[in-house]
Amino acid sequence: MAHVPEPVRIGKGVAALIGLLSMAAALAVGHLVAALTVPASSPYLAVGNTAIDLAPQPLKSLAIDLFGTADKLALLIGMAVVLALLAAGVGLGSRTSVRVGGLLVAVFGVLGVLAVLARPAVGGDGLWAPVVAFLVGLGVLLFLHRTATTVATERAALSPSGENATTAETRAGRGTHGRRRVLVSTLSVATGSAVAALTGQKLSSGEQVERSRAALGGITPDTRAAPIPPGSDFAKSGTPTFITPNSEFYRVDTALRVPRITAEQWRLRIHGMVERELDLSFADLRARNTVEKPITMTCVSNPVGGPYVSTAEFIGVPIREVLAEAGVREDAEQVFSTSVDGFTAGTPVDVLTDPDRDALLAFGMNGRPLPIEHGFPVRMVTPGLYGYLSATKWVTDLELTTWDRESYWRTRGWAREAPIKTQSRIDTPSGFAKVPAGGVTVAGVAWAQHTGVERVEVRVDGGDWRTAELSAPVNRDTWRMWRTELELPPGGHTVESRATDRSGHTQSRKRSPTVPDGATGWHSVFFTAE
Ligand SMILES: Nc1nc2c(c(=O)[nH]1)N[C@H]1C(S)=C(S)[C@@H](COP(=O)(O)O)O[C@H]1N2
Ligand SMILES: [Mo]
Repeated sequence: MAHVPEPVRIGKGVAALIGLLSMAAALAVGHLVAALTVPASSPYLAVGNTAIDLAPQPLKSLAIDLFGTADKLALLIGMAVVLALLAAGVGLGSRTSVRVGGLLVAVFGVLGVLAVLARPAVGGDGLWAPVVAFLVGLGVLLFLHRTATTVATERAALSPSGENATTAETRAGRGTHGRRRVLVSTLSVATGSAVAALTGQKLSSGEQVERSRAALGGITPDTRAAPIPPGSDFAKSGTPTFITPNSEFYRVDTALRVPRITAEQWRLRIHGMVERELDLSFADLRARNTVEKPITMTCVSNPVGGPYVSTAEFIGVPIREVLAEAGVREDAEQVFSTSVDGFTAGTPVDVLTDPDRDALLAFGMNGRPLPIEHGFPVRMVTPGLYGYLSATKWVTDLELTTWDRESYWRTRGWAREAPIKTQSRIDTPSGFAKVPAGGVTVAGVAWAQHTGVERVEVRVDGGDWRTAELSAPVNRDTWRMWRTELELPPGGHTVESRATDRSGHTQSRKRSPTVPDGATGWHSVFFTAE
């Protein structure tokens, strides 16, 4: 009877290490390939984002309560721990037979592909990263497993009971040699993985995108906006400037890491209830008729008197022209937009196709390419609607659909439709300021986008309303500044303001919270004249 040798088993520690390294190599190379193709297709990030999307709301709230803005970091670390345990499991599983390990790697490969496919707007090129990651993971597992098994077999053969055992000297020599071979192989894989991951990270980080942005230089539209008239703000009296510098423009988004996509990588798909699907590149967009328009944006989360309101001259392509080319079907109700990081918004089709409303696919902001944090390379801007349902940054997908589909903030209790409410804010004096008694300048800003500000009134200590002076109008989609001079005796005073829009509606006194469709109430400021 022939002697059947016992299958040689590699040590548990080595086996677990092999599993870990296979997973690390797979994710690292996947990250690199993603950086070169579609950054959002990085298997590691895709798994994390899918976990965020699948997590039930109470768990998400708990994570935010526990970790605050570090919730995403906590998730990535937690994921690393879970993946490391699973990877070690794969390694241990392959001790009995490498096929078991290979099978487990294949299962992860499929899950990785599914996680990437579940990412919105990733597309066919997004498959490269998970597929290459799977192949690398499998390759590294087989390679390290073979190296370790060979070494273990040699060692077993060299064991004192083995027939080949010759002298203690050879035994020691071969043992060291084998150990070194395992060490060199694992270190090579570890180094290679680290290099791949860091290169991927560098490529997908700011630099490449900054370069892409810088290469665009200044942005000039085919049709320039009329120049901003003199007297459009009262900045010298303490109001904001009419145009908000890009660096001071308010910023609101869910992106804990700003999505980074170059103009060259960017594409916009327009599909759903349309006659013709469109797929536009950045160059396609720029080649179209481009316009420039001053627009005041406002966040629905802006409390009365709050800072989330800013104005820029946006440059881009009217969305209605792109929609006209796609041919919107009559039963379409909303344009469901998706950003490269999975944020979604639903904008009424009526608003976006309105010939009197210049909603834009914007790529310029005050003559410059969009800043990265404001949506580079392309965002939506819709005059008159709060940003959460109309101003998707880093936008890559527009789907014409019905209201059945619910966008990001709608699923979280915010209104389906939300026109910006007529509001005014007092900028000077600031709250609890001490000002010289006598002539006191009160000044601020008011907005009623798409209707236009007609009048702003001010009163002190509950007295009579008096009409304030308004800045030169620019268009009905932008804010207006106001100011007035009051004679005030020494002491504490409360000043209030209220705006009236061109439809005759006066800003409501009733205090209501920002949820679900924007705060109402009068802004009031207490200060002391002395
Ligand atoms: N991709 C993406 N786009 C987004 C958001 C977001 O979280 N992600 N937030 C929206 C909200 S709530 C507002 S008010 C505006 C803010 O635009 P800004 O940051 O350029 O001022 O962007 C909108 N677009
Ligand atoms: Mo917002």
